[in-house]
Amino acid sequence: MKKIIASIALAAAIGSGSAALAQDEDITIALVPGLTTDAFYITMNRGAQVAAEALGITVEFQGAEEFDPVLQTPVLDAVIARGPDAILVAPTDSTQMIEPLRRASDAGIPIITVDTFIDDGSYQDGSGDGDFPLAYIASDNIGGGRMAARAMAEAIGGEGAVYVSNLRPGISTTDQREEGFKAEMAENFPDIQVLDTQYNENDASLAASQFQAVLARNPEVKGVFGANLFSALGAGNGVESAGKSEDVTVIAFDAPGSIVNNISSGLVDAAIAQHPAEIGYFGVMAAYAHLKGESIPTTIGTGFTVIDAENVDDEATQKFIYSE
Ligand code: T6T
Repeated sequence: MKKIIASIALAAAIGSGSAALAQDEDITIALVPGLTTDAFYITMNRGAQVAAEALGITVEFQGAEEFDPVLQTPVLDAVIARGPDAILVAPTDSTQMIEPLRRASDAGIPIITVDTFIDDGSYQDGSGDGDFPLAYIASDNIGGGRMAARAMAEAIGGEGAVYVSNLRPGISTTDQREEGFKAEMAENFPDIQVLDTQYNENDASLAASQFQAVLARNPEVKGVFGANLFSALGAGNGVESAGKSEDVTVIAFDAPGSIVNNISSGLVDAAIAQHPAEIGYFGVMAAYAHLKGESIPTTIGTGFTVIDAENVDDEATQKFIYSE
């Protein structure tokens, strides 16, 4: 008897499952990246589309062409005006994007931040101006900065001067990477001196010329930590044009094909590859669960893979190289 009841219940569950799927065709989630032309966000969208396909819903990818809150705000306003069921967004400034995102929340659109956060990144705990997003889904950026510091320390033999090439202050991810990098050096590598950070506005050419300037002031410089894709790409190019690839270690955050090629050629020593496809996938899944009335965690942490000369050609490493 029990068996019969169980199979009736199972049939009912399957039935209601497919009814739910039919309605899901109408669900649209907007994914607003930091910028559209960055392999990191392109890969995030790839993961988001895998989830969308599995769920039978639509994910629309729309963003600005540069990583800039002034450009991201009108894109977000246009997205809000279309009234998607939820918004996944990588805010390009942790304070300046609070008010634009509040407009979405006030319009009744659930917000999840992916990659970057607003305010202190701790949501739904009743504190702070930017407490309203439902969840934050990202890499552990402080931990990633610490990983970069350990890779740098090992490559330069635990002593010498290094610096961080970074985007601009006020961005949660890159601020935290720098914080983690410096904390690890201060705690565990007292013979490594961290010189002043060079901010490049996400411009690889500027990051490259900044290396030349740092080298002119500190000819003994032994390493550069490029705290995001364009910083790392620029740092590598700067080191190469100065003819210093034998003497200067470059540790990259992010792993597009161009940086992976630089690992193969020996210009970049290691890349801390984020898992952006996971961020996109779990972002969509979390938004969907919320739309279906389920509770979701306020934070989801995704992983890293360190790519270096040892594993760059391994089959297992290939899926962590970003799509471009
Ligand atoms: O490093 C990623 C992202 O995590 C960061 O917030 C901004 O820069 C990237 O998009 C790489 O360009």
